[in-house]
Amino acid sequence: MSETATLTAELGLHPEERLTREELEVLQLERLQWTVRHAYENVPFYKEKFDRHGVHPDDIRTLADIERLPFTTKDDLRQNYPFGLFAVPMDQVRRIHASSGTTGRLTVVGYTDQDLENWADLIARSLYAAGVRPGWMVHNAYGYGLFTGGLGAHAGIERLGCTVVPMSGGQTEKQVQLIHDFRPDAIMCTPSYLLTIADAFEKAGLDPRASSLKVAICGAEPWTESMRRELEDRLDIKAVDIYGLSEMMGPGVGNECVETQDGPHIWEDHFLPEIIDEDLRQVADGEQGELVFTTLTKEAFPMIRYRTRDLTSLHPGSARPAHRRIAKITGRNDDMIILRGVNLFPTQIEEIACEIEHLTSHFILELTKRGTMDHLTMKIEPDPAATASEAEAALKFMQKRVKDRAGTTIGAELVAVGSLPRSEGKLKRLYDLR
Ligand code: DLL
Repeated sequence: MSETATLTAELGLHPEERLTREELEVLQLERLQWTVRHAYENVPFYKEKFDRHGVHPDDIRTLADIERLPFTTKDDLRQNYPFGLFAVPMDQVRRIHASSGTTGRLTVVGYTDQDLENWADLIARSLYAAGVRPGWMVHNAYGYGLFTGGLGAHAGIERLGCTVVPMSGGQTEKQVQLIHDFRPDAIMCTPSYLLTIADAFEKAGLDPRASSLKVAICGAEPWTESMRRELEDRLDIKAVDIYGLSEMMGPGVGNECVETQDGPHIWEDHFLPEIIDEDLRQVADGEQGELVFTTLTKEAFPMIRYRTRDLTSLHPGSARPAHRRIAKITGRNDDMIILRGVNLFPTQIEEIACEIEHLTSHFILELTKRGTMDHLTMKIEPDPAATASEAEAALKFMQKRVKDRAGTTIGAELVAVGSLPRSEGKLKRLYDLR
């Protein structure tokens, strides 16, 4: 067992989770200063950008000085494709991952041996926070390959001292069979894929509530409290939120604690979070805005003030007091639909759809143009047990609730049960047909 696994097993918390806020901030400043200098000295992109901004690593004397540094964006990553932002020679890069995103070129990230060590430790901490214990079996249904989910989770499952079932995404019937036969204690997959798996259990004539699973560690896409309730109810499990992004590392940038289930604690000894408003100014904890991160320990791929485009807010730590939490991510600012002047996120509609009897959470949103106006139509599968009139009434009720809560009118249609594409990883909800 590694040092982390032993500590976690014996003491419950990793030493850096037991720091006071003051102690953590001392560590953060030390690591921030190291990161800024490392990026400046080894990545020409950062040197040029800092010089242009008239800021030098010596200017970072307090954590507040981070505001003097320029932001980094997804576009910067694309323009430095593939390895232009790496801060170590290629022979020290032990692994590459990449994410395709929705548009444009791949964004490529790299890891040294030490980065991979830290990542495995952080996943182990995340799993422990989620209630997973050494000796458990963990079914890993995050996709293996260039996506950070599969391999990232894999190393951390082993690091905690668990048995990993490296299933990857897809082959849903086989997932059900292995869960049934191997009797894993926990599962890792996207929330939408867990729903697909729950459906497949029923299709196979098995009761998902009777499975061996106790905990699901779900992330990689936005999901709502209603979706959590649905998953917990249908599978008789605890569903815990794991957050991350390739540009920082992958999964395990933060994780929710099973005892509080109140949003992922950011592992602030490795990542420094900020929330900014539309004018790119920091806002106070508790206020909603765009999440920005600076890595504090990354060797191969340091990121300074990376704009994630994820919208959320920061809150004081709960079960891990020194580490702040993020609220459930509403969505990315690129998922936002602007409908006749009203901002709307697919998660707001998910929240409503999951609450209403006779409807399911299998739905898609289609954005079309009618004349000069944008129009949003929801296509949703009814509950197979509902009668046609129950489903119709539920659909009308849903539209009214969207109007009341979100302040905008959407079209809605029922579609045949099983006709919509099922998620095998990150779910695509919105189809822009304009
Ligand atoms: O999705 C890493 C990951 C894998 C996280 C497995 C959790 C579990 P990317 O493909 O780079 O990396 O996508 C990152 O996914 O900026 C968010 O928009 C979204 N996302 C990730 N986790 C959550 C979450 C992985 N828990 C992007 N809630 C991020 C909401 C999430 N959105």
